[in-house]
Parts: sequence; C-alpha cells; structure tokens
Amino acid sequence: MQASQSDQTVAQAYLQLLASRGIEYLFGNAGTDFPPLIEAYAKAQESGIAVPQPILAPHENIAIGMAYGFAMVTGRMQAVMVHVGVGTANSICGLFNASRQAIPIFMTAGRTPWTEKGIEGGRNNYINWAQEMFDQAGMLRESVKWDFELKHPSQLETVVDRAMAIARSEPPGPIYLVLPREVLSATMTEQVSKVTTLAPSVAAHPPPDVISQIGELLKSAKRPVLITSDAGRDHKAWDALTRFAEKHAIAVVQYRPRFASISTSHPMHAGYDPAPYLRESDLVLITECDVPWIPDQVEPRADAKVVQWGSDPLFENYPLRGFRSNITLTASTVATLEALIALPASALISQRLDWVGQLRQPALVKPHSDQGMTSAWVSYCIGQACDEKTVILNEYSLALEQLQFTKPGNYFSHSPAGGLGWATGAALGVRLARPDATVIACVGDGTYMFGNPTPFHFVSRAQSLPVLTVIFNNRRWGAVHRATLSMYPQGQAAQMKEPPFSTLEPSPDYEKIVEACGGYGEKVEDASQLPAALKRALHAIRVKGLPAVLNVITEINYKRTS
Ligand SMILES: Cc1ncc(C[n+]2csc(CCOP(=O)(O)OP(=O)(O)O)c2C)c(N)n1
Repeated sequence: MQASQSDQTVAQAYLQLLASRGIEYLFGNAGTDFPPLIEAYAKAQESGIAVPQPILAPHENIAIGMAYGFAMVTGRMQAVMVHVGVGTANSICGLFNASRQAIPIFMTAGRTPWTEKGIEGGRNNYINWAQEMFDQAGMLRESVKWDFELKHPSQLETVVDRAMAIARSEPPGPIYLVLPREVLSATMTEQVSKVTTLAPSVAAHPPPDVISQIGELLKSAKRPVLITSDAGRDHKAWDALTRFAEKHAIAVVQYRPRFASISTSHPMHAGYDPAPYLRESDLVLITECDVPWIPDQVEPRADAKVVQWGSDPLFENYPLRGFRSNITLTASTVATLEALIALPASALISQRLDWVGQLRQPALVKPHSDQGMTSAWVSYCIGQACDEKTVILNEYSLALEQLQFTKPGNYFSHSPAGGLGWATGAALGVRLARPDATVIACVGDGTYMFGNPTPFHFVSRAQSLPVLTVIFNNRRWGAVHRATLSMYPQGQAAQMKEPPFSTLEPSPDYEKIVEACGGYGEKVEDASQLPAALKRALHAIRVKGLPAVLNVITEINYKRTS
C-alpha cells in the first residue's frame, strides 16, 4: 500500500477492496455497527464505484446460508457481516457447518466502539457498553481458520488479502474479521492495490513414490472399493473419479454424500452403504470422507489395506477419529486420481467386475402411492419432477436411492456437523448463483423450523429468488425418536406413542407461512395427488417467480433409508 491523499473512509475503501477481490455479495444483518458501511454504500451508489451487492437477511443463519450455498455451487467465496457479538452468536451454527464442509466464507462482524467520548465512530448509545466482549472471536474460534480485529486503516489491504488467501487455501473454510466502528469511519490514508498480492495456497500433487506404493496395492487387489463423501466438492473430481473407477474397476460408494461425485447410472456406482463392500474388500480407498464406516457396526477385513488421501486426510480439527490407514496422503484428490489413472491396469480387472456385479443391489421396486405417503414415494416423485437444471438440497429426509444424479453440481447435502437450518439459506444462495436453476430444498418439519422460515421466504420474495421447499412432515423429530429406539429398543420410551422431546404436535399449517410472505403453499395429504402438487409448485417458482412450499404429510417411519 502507498500513502495517498484521500477523502474516503475505510468503509468505502473496504467495500471497493472486497469487490476488486471477487466478492460479489455482502449478506448482512445490521445494527449500530453498520452506519459507516451504509454511508459508504450510499456514496458508491452515487459515484457508480463497484462494490459487492448488499443483501439484507433478517436472520444471521440465512445470511450465512446464502454465502454457503453460493460458494458450494460456484467455489466463489462471498462475504457476510453481522452485528457485533450478538450477531456472531447467531452465526456460529452455520459457521461450524461451513468449517466441517470446507466452505469458504468471508465472515465479518462489527465491534462495539471501544472509545467512550470524542472520537469519530465512538460510543453514542447505551447499548455500546453492555455489548462489548473481552474476546468476541473466542466463541467461534474453533469454527474458523483465522480471526483478527482490524486495528488501523493502514492494515486494511494486508488484513483483507490475508483473510481471503487463508479462507480460499485448501481445504477452504470460513475466516472471521472484526471491524470496529472507529476504524471503519476513519479516513483512509493509503492507496490499495487493484489486485491481491497474496495468492491462496493450492493442494499439492502426490509424490511419485507414494503413488507407486498405492499402485502396488492396486495391482494385487481383488476387491478394491473407494469410499467418498465430498470428492465432488471439486467439480473436476467427477470426471477424474469416473475415469479412475473405469480404468481400475473400482466400486465407488458415496457414503452420506454432501456433493455428488459419480453418476448414479454409472456401472461402478456402488450405492450409499459401504458395509457390504467393506466386509469383503481387500483394499479400501478413502478420499474426502471423514467417516468411512461406523466402527460399532462394520470394519474393513483385518487383512485389508486402507489408503486415505485428500486435502486433510486425518481431519486434524476433529478431536477423535481413529480410522486406520496404511498410507495417508495429503494431496489434491483430483491430482491423485489422475496419477493413479496413469498407472497400468491390473490383470485382475475381470475378477473385480464380477465381485461388483455380485454385490450390486437388485433394481428397486418402484414405490407407489397405494403404499401411502412414504419417504420413498415422496423422494421418487421429486426425482421424477427433476430435470437437467434442477438442484436438490437435502437436509435429512430424501431417500437417495429413488433419485438419479447424472452430472456434477445438482445434488448437495448438509454438513457432517449436522447443525440444522442449513437448507433454506443455502437454497437461496444456490438460486442466486444459478438463476436458471430449479432449486428444491428437501427438509423435515423439524428442519424447516430450524431454517428460519419467515426470514427465508422474506428474502426469497424480496430478492426474487424463488425456490421450492418440500417439507417431509412426519410431525416429529424422527431422528431423535429413532435414536431413543436404537439405544433402548425395549425401554419405557419405546412403548410411548409420543415420547418427550420427540413429537411436533399440533403440526402447524406450514404452507401458510409462505403464503403470508406472498408465496405459494399447499398441504398434500393424499399420496396420489403429490405429482400434480409438485407440478403446481414448480409452476409457481418457474413461471410466477414465487417461493413455494409443499407441506407433505408423510407416514411415520422410524427406519432411515439413506
Ligand atoms: C441445531 C441443531 N439442533 C438439534 C439437532 C438434533 N437433531 C438432529 S435431527 C433432529 C430432528 C430433525 O427433525 P425433522 O427435520 O423433522 O426430520 P426427521 O428426523 O423427522 O426425519 C434434531 C432435533 C441438530 N442436528 N441441530
């Protein structure tokens, strides 16, 4: 940075800096810390200077969700600004989700002014005392890669570029920058560079000797299987994984996938359950998968070799994770796949194909409306309603086996951290990033309530981001109920129809919430009517541009299907 004579505030320079570094949107939930930014936006509007587009989100969870969804489908990080410690507190669940799913977010918050009198931007409101915290970032430090409080205008460019480089470096994740009002309203005395001077760090290529070691294992393996949850986070992985599976005849299990990694119609797509493969496999390859099996239920054969690789194969931020590994490699998933593709194919290819053929599940019997509003039927109907441009966000309820995903980028699921309330904001972010997409968020009734429905539909309407939400409404927290049954199958609670902390009765008319926000809502109770209801709801979002909700009253099913 060079010294310059300027009548700009730091807030003005900051917004321009964000735009020049590729930040297209600033999702905000404002408070008394925002005036320097609001003034800067007003000046930018007058002068026509490029700044990120401001988007008001009336709950922090929706703001984070939008930045999340946008980055998830594009890889392009966006910014969020919330109100001091209180807004930060409301953001933590979303940030924790993002950190566990490697989603970059430029997360910022104001800070209670630190001066009591006589300084521009200093305290002028009773709230400025009680809101101050000793360590505002402390509450989310575990969920971000880096945090800092901007101390002086001269630091602006260095701090912003450092924050962005860290957030974008492999594996990506959120950072947190605190912006005090005194600094934002100060005069900017430096000139900032037009482009960043700090490149993010990229994932390394695998060393040839480690590739040779994996190659030796690959040559002699009769029953190799690859397990992944997140390989598809890098869209290039779809193609590389497909070619790898074909070249070496490797069964690919997508276990609890958060990103689609291989086409469901590919012969090497081995479904979503690793257990049958693990029981027989002699070589288990794991990439971008935090939990490849549940040790309490299944483990690889004692003589099986295990290889784990990816941008952080040991998941170093997880306190406890003990999945064994003969070779552990920190390297780009795609570069590693490419290096393995270059190896000669084994003589055992036909044996492998026979094995995969034996384990292949028979084709599913198509569900039917006569069986009632089962999760399988609702999932099947949604699958039938999808086209090439449909993007599905799944937060809990979808039976994946009923859908086909044949290209990258049209299926996403929630973070392994499982902080509910993700799909609503993320769906808006996806729609913002892909204006031609049909976005469908699949949620349970509990999840819908966690997702701040009114702020969600408000933003959907205000920003013209129509998305369809399908609520699988079983009038309960089924997951909680199932957890109790699995621990105490013969227990007292198992005898109860409505155990404590499990049921959501009386069930609200959720479809009326979207109606109150000017959208289209329908309750669907008759299974045979679901396809027609889906058509009407899709018409509402595609043709009328309205947010839509289908409140689908489902059977109560305790068995998880995916
Ligand atoms: C923020 C947060 N609070 C609580 C939980 C615990 N939890 C996990 S699943 C679940 C119930 C979800 O209910 P619903 O969306 O109706 O789906 P269902 O389990 O009935 O299929 C709850 C409360 C969580 N994961 N995240």
